[in-house]
Amino acid sequence: NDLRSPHVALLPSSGAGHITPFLRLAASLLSQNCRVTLITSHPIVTQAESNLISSFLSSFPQVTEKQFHILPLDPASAASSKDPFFLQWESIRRSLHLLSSILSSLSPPLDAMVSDITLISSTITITKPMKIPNYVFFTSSAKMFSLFSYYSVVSESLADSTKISEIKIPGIGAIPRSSIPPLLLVPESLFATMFKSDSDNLRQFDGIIINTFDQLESKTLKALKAGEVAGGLPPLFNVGLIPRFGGEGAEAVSKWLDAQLAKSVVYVSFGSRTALSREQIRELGEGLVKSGYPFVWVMKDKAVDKEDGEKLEGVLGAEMMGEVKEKGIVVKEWVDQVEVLRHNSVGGFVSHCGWNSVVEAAWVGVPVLAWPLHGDQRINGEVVQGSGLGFMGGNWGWSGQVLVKGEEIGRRIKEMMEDEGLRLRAGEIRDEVRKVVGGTGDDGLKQLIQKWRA
Ligand code: BUP
Repeated sequence: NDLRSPHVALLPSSGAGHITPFLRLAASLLSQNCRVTLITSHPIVTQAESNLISSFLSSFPQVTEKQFHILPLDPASAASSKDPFFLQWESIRRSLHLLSSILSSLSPPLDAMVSDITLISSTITITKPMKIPNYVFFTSSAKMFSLFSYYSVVSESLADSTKISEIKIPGIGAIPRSSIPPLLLVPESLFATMFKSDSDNLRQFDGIIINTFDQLESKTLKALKAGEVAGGLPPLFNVGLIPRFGGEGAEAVSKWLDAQLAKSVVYVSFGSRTALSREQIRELGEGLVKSGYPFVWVMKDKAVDKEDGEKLEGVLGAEMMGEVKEKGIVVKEWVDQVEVLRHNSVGGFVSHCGWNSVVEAAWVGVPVLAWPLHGDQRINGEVVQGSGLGFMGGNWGWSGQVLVKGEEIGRRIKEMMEDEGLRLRAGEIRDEVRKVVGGTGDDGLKQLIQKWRA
């Protein structure tokens, strides 16, 4: 019957960029009368993730949390990457055989499980024999998904730059070689090998969930849903999650924002796991000061917050610290980004284009100056530019390899803040999104729940 509450288990992987959309999905499912079990993997890498999870669980006590204690990696595997999040994904993947007992103990039995994209090849081997329908949550853009699902077709030819300068994805168009995450151009790399086999394994899943809107990616969503990109994929649900849950942090920032003029402030953040080089941090500081606009700057000096012990003065130097303090507010601690972005004083966002940040900018209608650095971020930046939500700073290099000078940063920030057309377009995107998401038109989420109820 229509009122049955489906029971769904959610399996996020690590990093705020993965946990956050899962918590938003959980909150949306609860609002639609679903039962939710949240599987949390321990130990947790960052303090920010622990805080997000505990504040979510205290806001939604009806959620069942199942703690999943993962196995440590052997020393050789632990030395295989410097990225603490990638290593955590690997430990979760290798521990997943221990998940069956948790899943079979759940009552009532599961109607579905939703697994993070980074875990898919391992999670399907657990849920298949248990006959639990399994859905992939792809935590990036639909455009990135189109590359992911098409990757196995082109991976071999990508290694030879003389052969291929772009990938033409059926129904989507061309993605220039320069936007493709560099590791995917090395087909024998561990990352590319996994990407390819995960891409093939998509076909074993019951559905794909992406948090995106037609207002950002209508052409891409249409092509994917029509099956033009790759054959045999399960159905795609774009769910457009409302950022109704954000976590806590930085009351001082809100107070400071209250005292600024409407739309006058630049918000700067490179996400939860990207630390810029010291040199680049100082150029950015110079650029912000030169732009002439007040700013809120969330600075990361280390990828993992628990290791970030250096004081702001130490990072910026005394002289720049003085200048920066006069014009803006710099924090190293977690701020509730959605709260900052939706503040009336904020008029622009300098962003690395992690997908959650892009979706949040669209949700609040704040223009974006895109400064992608790693992985999927350039492709997400193309979505920003293509939709009119913002524009790319320039060819500012992968992973901080190009030092972007303060002068140029300042100029681009001014350009963003003074572009009335851009501001209007960002506002239009917000208005269109809000008509659909959370209103009667959010079909993706409804269809998904309908399927689980059946
Ligand atoms: Br930092 C920071 N407050 O201080 P992305 C981040 N966030 O709310 P990433 C805060 O974390 P991936 C802070 O709003 C977004 O929801 C932010 O996700 C929030 O980038 C999330 O934007 C960060 O996708 O993750 O962290 O680089 O690499 O997975 O895209």
